Amino acid sequence: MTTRTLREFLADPAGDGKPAARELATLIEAISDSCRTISYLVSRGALAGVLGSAGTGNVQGEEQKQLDILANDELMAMAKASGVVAAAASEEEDEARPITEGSPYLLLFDPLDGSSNIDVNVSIGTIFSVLPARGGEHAFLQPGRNQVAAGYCVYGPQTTLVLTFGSGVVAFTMDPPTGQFVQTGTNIRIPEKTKEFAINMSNMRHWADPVRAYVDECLAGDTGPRGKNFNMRWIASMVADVHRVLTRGGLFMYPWDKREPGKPGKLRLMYEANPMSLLVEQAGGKSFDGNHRILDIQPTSLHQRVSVMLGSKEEVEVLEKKHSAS
Ligand code: AHM
Ligand code: MG
Repeated sequence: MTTRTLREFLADPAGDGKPAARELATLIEAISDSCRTISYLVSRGALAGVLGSAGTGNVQGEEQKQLDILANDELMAMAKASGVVAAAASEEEDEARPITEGSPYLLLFDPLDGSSNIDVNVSIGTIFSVLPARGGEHAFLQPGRNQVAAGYCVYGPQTTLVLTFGSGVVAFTMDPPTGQFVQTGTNIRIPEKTKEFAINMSNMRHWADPVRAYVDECLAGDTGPRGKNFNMRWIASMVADVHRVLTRGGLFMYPWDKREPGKPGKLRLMYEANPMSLLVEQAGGKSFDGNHRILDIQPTSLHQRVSVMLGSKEEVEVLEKKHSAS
């Protein structure tokens, strides 16, 4: 196994002796510094007095936890200090913030994904997406295929940073005694076949027919049409569920459902679905919303929601067939 640090990786990401673009490397290192800080706060929890509600709500009408706000403030301060971010947008803020005029990148993030797990000591994480600042600091509404980098940091039993520049996926584990991110994953590939799916089963009665039919077939096991027994996992932190999919394969779904028919889904396109979709595709998996490849969706608003189904290629294709037949 390679023992390169993140900094050493950024000096030669493709193994051809060429460093990553200087400003992009600056940004990724700055993000990793923030993730280290957030990881420390998360690990101290009640000892640092950071658990519980902040008593406020975000633009999505969701309750904000103290750690949501602390992580958001940390990342916004980092974006400013990095000097390479033209503007930044967050799940926790109504509008994008102009940061450093004329800089090359737009940064989007979900500062602490899996908020419902913060106070119960279950894995949570930070998700980020980097877009080119074409057309100035307000040009956020670009499809996900334009991302120049995307990744997440999961705060679990280990703190792991997973990253793509659009040519493969790599992972770094933080070594607590030094705080260094050390490379622990190279050219990560999602197994094409899987026997594991992830969906919040409590919403079953609200699902659209193709999703219901797909899960019914999985539940029928080895005597059903799929001819194999499936396992189910639902952590309720997208970061942790997608990390499992990247590590051992699987299918992750948070599809549109009939609870609020006018709402396209729960998860947010620009700072949840897009970065995760780029990582999944770069690891050989697939990602779609029921009709379209997620990375091809033209966003119309910063906080827009989307139906998400992603993971092992063969399994996503089974689900795609069910959607196109309906
Ligand atoms: P958050 O960004 O406010 O934490 O919400 C997103 C999270 C995802 O991480 C997770 O997949 C989903 O919400 C869980 O939702 P539910 O509680 O409906 O199962
Ligand atoms: Mg989230």
